[in-house]
Amino acid sequence: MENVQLLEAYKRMVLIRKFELKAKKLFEANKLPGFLHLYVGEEAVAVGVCSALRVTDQITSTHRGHGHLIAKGGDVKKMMAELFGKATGYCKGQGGSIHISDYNTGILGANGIVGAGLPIATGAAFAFKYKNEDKVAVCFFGDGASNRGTFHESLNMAAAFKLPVVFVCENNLYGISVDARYVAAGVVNGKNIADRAVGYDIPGVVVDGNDVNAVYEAACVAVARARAGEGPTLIECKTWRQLGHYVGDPDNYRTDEEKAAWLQRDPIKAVGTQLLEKGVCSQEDLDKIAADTDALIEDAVAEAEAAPYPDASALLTDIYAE
Ligand SMILES: Cc1ncc(C[n+]2csc(CCOP(=O)(O)OP(=O)(O)O)c2C)c(N)n1
Ligand SMILES: [Mg+2]
Repeated sequence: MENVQLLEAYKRMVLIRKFELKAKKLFEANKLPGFLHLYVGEEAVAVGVCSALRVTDQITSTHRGHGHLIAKGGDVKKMMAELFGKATGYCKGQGGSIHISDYNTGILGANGIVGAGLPIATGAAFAFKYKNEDKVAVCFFGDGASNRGTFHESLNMAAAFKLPVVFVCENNLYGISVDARYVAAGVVNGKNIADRAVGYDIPGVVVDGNDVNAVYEAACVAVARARAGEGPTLIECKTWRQLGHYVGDPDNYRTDEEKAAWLQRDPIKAVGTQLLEKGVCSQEDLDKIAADTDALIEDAVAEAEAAPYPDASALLTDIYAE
């Protein structure tokens, strides 16, 4: 990444981190309804990938979606209001964290169904190709999702039709409390999830998901390939979530040694150090970014708290059932 881009990436990663740590506090104080799955520690994946995208490109997200939404340009005020269940939120307070979407910035939606984003992104890419639009779709999904049928169906269709889509597997080593080695075939023998790309005759790339530069470089290659009509790429980002699966998870399935080792590799601290070493910023600059971000988040919370809940008459609007 060029220096200017790296600085922007840093700001975005700090915004994601601070948004989520604030949301965690609010949730623990019983101020937010629903469930909260945090992305803390994985920010380099969303920001690295979205830095390679245009506003008009589209993404699908997961149950752990705040990072993807903020990285793609989502509005933290509308996100915070949605977390509070307020009428000013992205889903008018009726969706919560897991259902946020924003078509203006190309966010086709967070999704509570593991693996559901894969066919949605593939469908978006099919539409781009069919309508001859110069757009790329990106699907973020987890190691757990890569064991679902939707993963295999989507990779097959995208490869067969050379669709402009990039599949980004966020391998954080766990699906809830289950170690990927026990449930993702081949992983126990040292194979990568990216190796599954061979079966679909597309490139499969493994990157350090805690290194925003590495993620960005891999994403640029995959996005260029997609734009050029050469078809999909599977990128596996090796990363780790620093907190439990959801806020409230006792997180007793990971050892202290594992936690200590990964906490050493914080993706945001790494970029901060790079910015200082390259002389792009001073420590005061980084402190100011932190303070400005805190102020933005506090504003978002104050506005969300002051906003009204949806009117009871809205209870049956925007509800879909088959
Ligand atoms: C189809 C489906 N099956 C099961 C669940 C329950 N569930 C929610 S999150 C999750 C684990 C997902 O793991 P992974 O894809 O690795 O994503 P991560 O949580 O690690 O980001 C499961 C099984 C679900 N939401 N949807
Ligand atoms: Mg996982």
